[in-house]
Amino acid sequence: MAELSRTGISLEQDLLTGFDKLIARRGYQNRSEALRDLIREALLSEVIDSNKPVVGTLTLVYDHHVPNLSQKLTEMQHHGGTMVLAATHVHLDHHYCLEVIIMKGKSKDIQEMANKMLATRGVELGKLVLTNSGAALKQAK
Ligand code: NI
Repeated sequence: MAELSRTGISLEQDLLTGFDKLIARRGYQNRSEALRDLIREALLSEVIDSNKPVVGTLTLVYDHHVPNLSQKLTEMQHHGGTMVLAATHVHLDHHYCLEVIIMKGKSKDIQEMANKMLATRGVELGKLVLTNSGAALKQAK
């Protein structure tokens, strides 16, 4: 781990109370670790806004009884070519499927593909999470 620096911040009592409740719900042991994660997330969001390569995980929940939906989603992934690294499919129940698609590429390309899949009729829930390795944070400095 890199050398640590100490710093102090001033904030309203209400904001601090809300922050303490949030970090307790998320299971943090102390404010420092929670703040470090928030700062990392903020720094990474700047990397993600650019054209730099990122990794994206797209979670989809869909009803596989909707005609041609499974085929459409598979075709979109093939169309993405080498951007799609892996996909996992879980049959949740009689109707619903969960799919997690892991992608690597430019954030705008990943977002475009995710938006297309999320907007496909029959896809009921979903979320794209963009992330990257710690190396991207070092480059962003
Ligand atoms: Ni299924």
